[in-house]
Amino acid sequence: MISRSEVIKMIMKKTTSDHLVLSTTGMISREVFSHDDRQENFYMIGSMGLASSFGLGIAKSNPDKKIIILDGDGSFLMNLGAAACIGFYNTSNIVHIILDNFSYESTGSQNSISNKIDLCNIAKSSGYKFVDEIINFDINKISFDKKELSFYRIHVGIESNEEISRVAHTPEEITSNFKLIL
Ligand SMILES: Cc1ncc(C[n+]2csc(CCOP(=O)(O)OP(=O)(O)O)c2C)c(N)n1
Repeated sequence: MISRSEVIKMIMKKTTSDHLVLSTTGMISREVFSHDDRQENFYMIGSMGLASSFGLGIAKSNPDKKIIILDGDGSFLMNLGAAACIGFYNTSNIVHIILDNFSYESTGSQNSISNKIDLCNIAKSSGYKFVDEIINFDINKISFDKKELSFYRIHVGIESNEEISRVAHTPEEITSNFKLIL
């Protein structure tokens, strides 16, 4: 199975300056930072589950930008209320991507419960308009151009890469840099 890091690399390559990338806590943010640190990235250091809540606010206040939320399965499941609100408000400029490795890889690869939960059904019933489950990853299956609220559940392998650097910016720097492009 493709690694989370490879998927992140390909997703980041597809982004332009109109795409704001909000990444969840742990290795997902570290990989985004290592592959493609940009001013248009917001790394949600520490606050697991809240990239989606933050994404909802940013999307509503910046309708001309596309908000790409890179979530883990653990992070998504931690804050299902945000998914319900994103769907309820039909936030058409959000692309919500779940990098599902069925585990909390960042903290030691403990099993999450995503193998027993239909994440796509949660998205559909919350009101996401385009929902896709991707088992065999191909970057061409991902679109940032749809004019509707989109959700992708991408199956990725469990891998541990302790070597990967930590996000070098402080939370204050992340916030002030990000504010400059809003
Ligand atoms: C509220 C809260 N609980 C726990 C943690 C510790 N923590 C950081 S990342 C992480 C695992 C995230 O899992 P997932 O979103 O599935 O991403 P993965 O690491 O598997 O890519 C955990 C438990 C935290 N930062 N905040």
